[in-house]
Amino acid sequence: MDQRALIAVDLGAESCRVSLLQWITGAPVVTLVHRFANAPRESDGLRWDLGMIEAGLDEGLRRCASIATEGVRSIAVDGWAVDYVRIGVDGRALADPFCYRDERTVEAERSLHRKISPEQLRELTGIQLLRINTLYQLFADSLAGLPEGEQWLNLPEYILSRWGGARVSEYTNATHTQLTEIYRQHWSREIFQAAQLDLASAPKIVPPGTVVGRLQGPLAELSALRDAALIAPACHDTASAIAGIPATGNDWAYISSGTWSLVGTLVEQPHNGEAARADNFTNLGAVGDQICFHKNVNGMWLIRQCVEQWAAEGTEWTVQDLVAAAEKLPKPDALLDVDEPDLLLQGHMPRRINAQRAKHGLAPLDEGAANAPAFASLIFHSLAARYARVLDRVALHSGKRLKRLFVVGGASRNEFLNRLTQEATGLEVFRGSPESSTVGNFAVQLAVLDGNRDVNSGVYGEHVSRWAGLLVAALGRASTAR
Ligand code: LRH
Repeated sequence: MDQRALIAVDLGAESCRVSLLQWITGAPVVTLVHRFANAPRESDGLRWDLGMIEAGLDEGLRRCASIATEGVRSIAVDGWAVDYVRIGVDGRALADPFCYRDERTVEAERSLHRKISPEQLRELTGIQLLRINTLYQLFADSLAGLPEGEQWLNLPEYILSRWGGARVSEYTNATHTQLTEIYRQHWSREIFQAAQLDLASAPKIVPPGTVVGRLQGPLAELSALRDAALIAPACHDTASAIAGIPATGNDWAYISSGTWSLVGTLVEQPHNGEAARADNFTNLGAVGDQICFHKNVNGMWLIRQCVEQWAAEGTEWTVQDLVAAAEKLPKPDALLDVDEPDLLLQGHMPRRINAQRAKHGLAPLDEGAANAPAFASLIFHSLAARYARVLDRVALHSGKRLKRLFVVGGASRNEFLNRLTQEATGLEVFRGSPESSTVGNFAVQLAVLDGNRDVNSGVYGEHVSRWAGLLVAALGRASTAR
């Protein structure tokens, strides 16, 4: 077997990671080689600092090259969905990309729904209607008078193209744009027409596990990186995280727990009937011809935004300390609606939470940093209750008898939340990998390098799952929440 190393890049809204997989006496060993913070900033709208991200990733590759003297066989990139980079004919970025939380899509959503109804969008795509979706953002660009004909690439695919890969849109990521036809690997002509968007500017859709080229440019001159293949894994980080769960059987659900909590299960066919639509469930592309049937629930965004606010006021709380402090408090008297649209916005989260309490006639919590544990307790209890409600609906719509729940992603480390979730759902909670997107990313690479597999087939999915199992075992066995 080829003993060269592999590199997985995972772009997160809060941190970006570059990891290396090496073979030590035949067994896979994964090392997090470079991690750097990420956050949108106000600069003519809420935007990502693309130069900073690019420099951090290049640095990650350089560090990998200096460790992996055996050489690097392939590099794959996954990341958060929906955001995109507009590029010129030379492939260079024309501007820093917008962050999906920028409020320009509020008007864009209203205006687009006058051209094509939400019902029709839902029917055509099977996707959860969220104004963060690429469709609404592209439409906002056209309302702002951006010239037609500029090509765009979602962020992970842009990074691959910047390193020399073909300009593509990977299927799992493409589905989250709200521009593809339900369960089809092509764009919806009808939606492009209705939104008056240029279909020719949209990249070609390719399945997860596609080799899109070879590393080029200055990094390719580093001897370890010479000839490294560039692979589009499941470019959507959530699809990668789910591919990183090596579970079999039909009785399990997942929560991919980070900034967002993606709560759902894998299904073979889309569920786009009236009931699933009424609950605004999504049918996103998954690895191995499956579908991520889930809902976006708010996540660590709530607590991180609070922590940021208190830090701005001079008190540094870590999430870890807040978890420990919250655990000691009694259950709050009333819970939050964690998915109220206002709580998805940036800025002064304690005040936003109190504004919601006021609407329900509840007394405000003291917003000061000294009362942080009470906010943390409220947030964690409310998230667990919301997970339980959504999982009931997952079971209903999918027809599955759920018994097990795999929690993956960074926030799976929050054992207090895992325990509350177990109590609220009655499911047996298993903690998967906190780096599940990286596991899924590597697993897709390995399955494709493994042989000539049809990346669209279920068999391919089984190979990915087998590799994910080996990697999770290598990273420390999945353990129950108790
Ligand atoms: C998680 C995630 C999620 C999307 C959101 C934009 O990182 O990709 O699946 O809904 O970010």
